[in-house]
Formats: sequence, structure tokens, C-alpha cells
Amino acid sequence: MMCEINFDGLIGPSHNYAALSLGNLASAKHGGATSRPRAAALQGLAKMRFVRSLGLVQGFLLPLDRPNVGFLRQMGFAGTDEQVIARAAAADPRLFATAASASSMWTANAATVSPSPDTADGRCHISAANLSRMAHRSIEHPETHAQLAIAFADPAFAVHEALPAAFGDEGAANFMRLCASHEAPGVEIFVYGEDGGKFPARQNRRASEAIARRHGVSNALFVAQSQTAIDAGAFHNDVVAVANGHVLFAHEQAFADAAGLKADIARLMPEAVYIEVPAAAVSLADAIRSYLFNSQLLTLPDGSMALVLPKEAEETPSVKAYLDMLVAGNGPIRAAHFVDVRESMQNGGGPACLRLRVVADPARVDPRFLLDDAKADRLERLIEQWWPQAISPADMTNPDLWRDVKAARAALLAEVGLAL
Ligand code: SUG
Repeated sequence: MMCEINFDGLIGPSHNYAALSLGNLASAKHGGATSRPRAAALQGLAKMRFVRSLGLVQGFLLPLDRPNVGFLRQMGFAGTDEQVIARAAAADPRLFATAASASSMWTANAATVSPSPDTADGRCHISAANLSRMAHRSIEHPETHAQLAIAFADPAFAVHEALPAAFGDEGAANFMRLCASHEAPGVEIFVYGEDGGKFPARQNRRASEAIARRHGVSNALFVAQSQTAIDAGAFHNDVVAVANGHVLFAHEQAFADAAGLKADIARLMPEAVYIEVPAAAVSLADAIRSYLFNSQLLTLPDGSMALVLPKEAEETPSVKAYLDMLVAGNGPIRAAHFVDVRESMQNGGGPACLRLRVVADPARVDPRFLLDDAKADRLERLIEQWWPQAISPADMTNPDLWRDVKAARAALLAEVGLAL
């Protein structure tokens, strides 16, 4: 039976803070801080367990092989793998950090997914995202595509390669879907940014149009992010808006033309509910600091909706007051749960960034990518045994660390039974 499956990125052993993402305020702020990869991965796994405990199907994607030695070779470093790593780390710390980032944890950027009821051929279409605007993210897609091709090898899916790099595409982070039920055709909302602001716009309109075209989506809307939101640090739309089922939950300043979007939605889906959070209640700065909208808006088995938010939302007074009011009202969102994903948050990735939503029959997905309690236990033990406790800037040139990081991923692949 069709349902929504959240595929969270299992947080990789190389997780570190390198300030690689211009326009991502949290990443800039924490550059040079000491990361805690083991705690990060356990936090991510605890979130997956929590979502499962709500009665939902949970999947995961594996971290990519980092440091990316192939990339460093392309950049001219030679020798054995260990020599390439040591030479790059010594010669160009920033380039090396680009190769070492665990950024594939944010699987909302892995791909754009058009579920089968929306597409012309009735298959679920998945396009890997090129992430071409940020160097460290632009080198994810070949491995991501390879992994998606294994997880979704069933003919019920069509997995596409990333678009050409000239057209920046950041995947599901700039995509929302409204639908009456999982079986019903939805309205797919592609959100893009225009260049010319303070920070790079990451999603190009032509990229969104290309994805909609090749997925065969008939009900597609193309909506511009507001420049105010991008300039305030909303480097992806999912920092200021989230949709689920017939509900769109967004900040008042998320879109360049919110009135136009509301009119289009009302025309295409009259039963849709647009919950707009006024700037007077929650400022854009508070929304971005707390990641209020970078929450998972989930439909629970009883049909009600719940938000899974970062702890930072609970700790931001304006946001907490708004949420208390929201869940006490008569609207569709009935509960707010707070989870600790601080290690990811410090690099600008909240609960929603950490997951890729796929509406599909779980029986059609490669079971190695699905989580159950026993597997979660095993993964937890493995992370405790293999993941580094901490990575400080000084550790980045330590060859022992990278040997451990490679061994940790190898142990994970062996556990899950995958060769990637
Ligand atoms: O692309 N951070 C990620 C965060 C992605 C969040 N995803 C969504 N909003 N869906 C990014 O900016 C920081 C890495 C560093 O600075 O070390 C980073 O890549």
C-alpha cells in the first residue's frame, strides 16, 4: 500500500564544521567549531526511531565515501589514497574540507521526487539533484544517484541523473506537494530563487521546469522565493515553508508573490489549507534561527497531523508561543514534538533537511534501506563503536582520523549488506 516513507540521511563519520555554505547562516557561524560525529549520527537515528514510533515507515540513505579521493585526484593530488588525503589536507585545507564534508546527510537535497499519481507514466520519478551552487555539495550527485538507483530499482520507479550543472537544482528542499490522499494526483510546487541578492540563489527556475517536464508532472506551479527570505538566510525554501497532505505551512515572507500562490492553490486544490505565519507573530529572523518551518509535517495513522521540530524551535519564545496557539486551535496540526538534532542544526540542517520523502509502496523499496527496531539497535551499536567522537579543525590533517572514518563507513556497508 502507498504511504509516505521518510528516508533520512545517516550522518556520516566525517561530519565537521567548515563554513562551506555561503548564505547558510548556521554553517557560517559554526565554521571552525569542533563537531561530534558520533553524537550527530545518534541524534539522527533517534529522530528516525521517534518518527517510526509515531507509526510511520522509516528508511535511510547511507553516507557517501568521504574524503572523496576521486575528487581530490581530479584536483591534481596523486599517490596512494592515504597520500592524496594527506597532501590535500596539508596543501589546501578548504579544498580538503570540500572533499571531506558529510553534507549528504541532508537528503532533502538528494533528489526531487514526483510520486506516481502525479506523473504521466504512473511511475514514481526521482531526479538526483546537482547541488551545483556549492562546491562541496556539487560532488555528491554521482554517488547519490548510484545509491538511489539501488534503493529504487523496482520498475515502479524511474531514477534520473542530475541536471547539467549550469542549472542549479537542490532537490526536494525547494519542492512541496499538496494532495488530498496518497493515491490522488497532487499539486507539485517548485520554488526557485532569482540571482542578484546578497547570497547565491541555489534553485534555478529552468532546473525546476526541467524536472517537472521529465517527471511528466501535469499539475506543477513554479513559485519564486522572496529575496527578503534568501537575504535573511533562507538558502532553501524548506527553511520558510513546509507542506503535507492538503496543508501548506509557510512564513508570510517566504514567497515573492504569496497572494498569487494562494490563488493558484485555491484554483487547483480548493480543499487546501494555507497556514500563514505572520511576521508580527514570528519574525523571519526567529523563523530562520529556530527552523520552525524546517520541521517534518506528518500525517499520523489516525489522520491528524503533527510537527516534528528541532529543540531550537521550543527554545525560541515567539515560536513556542505560536506553536502552542497552533496546536490548541481547530486546525489540522494537532501536535508539536521537539527533537535534538543540534549537530546537524549547527550546519544549517533541521529535521526536514535530514529526510527525503518518497510516497510509494514500501514493498517496492530495497529492504536494505528500510529501518526496523532491530536494525536501529545494530546501527546504534555500530555508530558507538566506529564513529569518531569529535573532529576539531586541527584533526583535519590527522591521517589516523581519516583511516578511522573510512573504516567506519566500511563497517556500516558490511552491516547493511551494500557495496557502494
Ligand atoms: O547545503 N550545510 C547544508 C545544509 C543543507 C540543509 N538542507 C535543507 N535546507 N534542506 C547546505 O548548506 C554546511 C557544511 C559546512 O559548512 O561544513 C552545509 O553544507
